[in-house]
Amino acid sequence: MKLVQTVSEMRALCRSAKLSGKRLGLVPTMGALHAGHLSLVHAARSRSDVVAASIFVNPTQFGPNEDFARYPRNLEDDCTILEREGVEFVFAPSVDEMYPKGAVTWVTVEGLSDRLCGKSRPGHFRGVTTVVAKLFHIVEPDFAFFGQKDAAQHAIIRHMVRDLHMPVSVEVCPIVREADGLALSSRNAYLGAEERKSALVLHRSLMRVQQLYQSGDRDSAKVIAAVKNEFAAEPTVRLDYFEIVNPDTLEPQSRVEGRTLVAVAAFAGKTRLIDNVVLGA
Ligand code: PAJ
Repeated sequence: MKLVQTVSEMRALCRSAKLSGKRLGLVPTMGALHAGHLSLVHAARSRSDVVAASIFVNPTQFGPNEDFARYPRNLEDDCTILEREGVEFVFAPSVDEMYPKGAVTWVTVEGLSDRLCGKSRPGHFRGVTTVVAKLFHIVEPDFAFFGQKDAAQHAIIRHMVRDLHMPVSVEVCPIVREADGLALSSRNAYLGAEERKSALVLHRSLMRVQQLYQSGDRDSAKVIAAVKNEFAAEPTVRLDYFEIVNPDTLEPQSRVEGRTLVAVAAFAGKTRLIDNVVLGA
């Protein structure tokens, strides 16, 4: 495995792999790797001849009062894991390398970027699409792997790829959960024992939605009301949003019909967690 810190070296390595006829898969991450990330690496391994992973805590997708400074960073452990998984290239650039001094160019997917997490985290998705566009330009992957856990993120990236004719296939992998249902996240490390317990309300609320769906309820307002009840019973968790939307456009749906994304975001203490389920798939 090769650890690469400069754009020029990463580009040269990826180009030469592709020139020798290899299919290249990219797994973009911010590190602090867990089994959710590894599921993307496994998918990449099965679809590609050469796998590249990036580890970059991207400052532009964090708001001024968010956790950029304290986001967990452990490059050494991450590299050990990725080496064991048979990843060929790990790209871990510095902030200055990714954002040359005076960088003022952004990639924005308009409209979609203001929905779901974009509503409560202004500028977040602009940061995501800008850094992912950079990674795609540097690595030029055939496939790029993203998790369903960040449902709005992959919808927005798929839109960017389509709009900008980027020659990459975006692959989406299922959510990996703990045994009790909590979706794996690097931010789970922030949770104290009590917060960890109360955070299960996110998954519980989505299970409730699935039950309602299976019993034939299709009225979004009714489903949202039932979910708000679940959250009311867990007052230590503050609901940020609970939305029923089209999984591609992220526009709200008044009825749960066709493929529907049900997405939730909430704060357990200071930790913001997200989760979702797709119905009618
Ligand atoms: P990060 O939060 O590190 O996540 C990297 C990838 O892992 C994302 O595609 C995310 O959806 C996926 N992932 C996280 N938890 C998962 C889980 N429990 N199950 C399955 N997949 C999971 O998302 C980002 O980084 C950044 O925004 C990034 C795309 C790297 C751009 O900076």
